[in-house]
Amino acid sequence: MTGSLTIAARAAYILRDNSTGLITKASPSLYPHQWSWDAAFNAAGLAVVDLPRARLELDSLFAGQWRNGMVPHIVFDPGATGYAPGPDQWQCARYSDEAPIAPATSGICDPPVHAIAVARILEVAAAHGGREAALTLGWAAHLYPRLLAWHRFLARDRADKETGLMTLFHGWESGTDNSPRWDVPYGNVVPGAGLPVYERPDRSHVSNAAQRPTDGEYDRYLWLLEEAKQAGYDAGMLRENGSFQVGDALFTAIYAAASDLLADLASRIRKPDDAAELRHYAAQARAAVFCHVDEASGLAVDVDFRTGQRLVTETIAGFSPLIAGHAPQELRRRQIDLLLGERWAGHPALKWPLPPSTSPCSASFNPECYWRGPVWPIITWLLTWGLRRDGEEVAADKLGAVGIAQLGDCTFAEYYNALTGEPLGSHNQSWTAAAALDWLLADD
Ligand code: 9WN
Repeated sequence: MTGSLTIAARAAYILRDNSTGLITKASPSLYPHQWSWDAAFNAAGLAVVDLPRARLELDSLFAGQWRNGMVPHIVFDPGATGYAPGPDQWQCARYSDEAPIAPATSGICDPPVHAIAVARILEVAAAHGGREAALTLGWAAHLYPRLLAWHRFLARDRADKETGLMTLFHGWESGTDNSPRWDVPYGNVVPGAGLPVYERPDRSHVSNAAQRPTDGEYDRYLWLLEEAKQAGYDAGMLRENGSFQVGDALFTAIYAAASDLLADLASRIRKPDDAAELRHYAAQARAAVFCHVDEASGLAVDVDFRTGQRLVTETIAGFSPLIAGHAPQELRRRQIDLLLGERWAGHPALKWPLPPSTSPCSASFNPECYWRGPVWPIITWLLTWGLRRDGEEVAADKLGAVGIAQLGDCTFAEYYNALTGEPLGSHNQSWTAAAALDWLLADD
């Protein structure tokens, strides 16, 4: 098996190779642009090898921030081709006054992991000490108003008044695109005659179609894009007419955790009122996650806002309480036991004892199809991060050690077949490399 230093060195090379100098492409050819939550994870991983590059990654991403505070899910590299839907399809600046003219962006968002990345970068810089630590704190203070605007946007435009869960208008906003979480709400999305003719370049990068979403799913993805465009990318309009409106437990949990960390930064740079506001957002989001834990399964559930239905599925998002933080002791224990137990990481048929994106015990489980079963290293990383933050070192070490072992083949795949361990999707995926760097080189 490949040694740790080799894995770390390869990971650092991948991040360098995927860099345009300004942004890190999410992957070399399948995703040749900057994705929002990928950029945050990439910045956290880059921090341990190149602090200035880590800072630049987030600066580049926030250059695409909208006037209303939204951080778009893609900031397009004008020089890159081969990904669809591209800027010509989104046409954000044409349909919304909130969108920047340049850089071109998409019109939806991604889970708000950015303040988690900033906190991680600050920790790494503090360990360096001296000039880097001071520089990085200055940088974070400079980025802070943009982060605050992002969190305020979500509180204002996306927090559901009744449930407290964050509202999504497209499955892509969850980052877990074709997860069984969204099967029921997508069942109510009916593409109409206005569905444009579109291409699927993803199929030329990932030749085995079984590893990617189906054409039927893509019709819905592209239809929702058209709906969002017609609504001027406005949450109020989409609430009236959008055919996909869900409350996402994992997105909400990430928002809770990130709001806490942003509040810490606010306190550090002497903004006590902001800190109180952010703590309030965090507390509300956390409470919403804990209220949506299904008693029978012990997993957090999402909600279909169009019907009010609770979406009970066995997916990795069920462990949202472990990401939100401050879960009541009993809930935390139950979730950790579940995570490591036979329905999840401890399932005997798995190649590696790591939590797959969908439980092997679920009827929806498919070990090779995207978010319907494969293991995603970046999600393993997020779980180890949450566990460590909560002082659950034993569980974090256990998952982290296997997470690194899984990357020993040095393919740095986007996701891995849960049963055979085969690397799937894109290889040399940036955030997989970033996870490896943080696991291997950060001192915690
Ligand atoms: C659509 C970039 C992104 C990730 C998502 C992942 C995948 C895009 C796609 O790739 O989504 O946003 O084209 O399939 O699902 O989580 O951010 O790595």
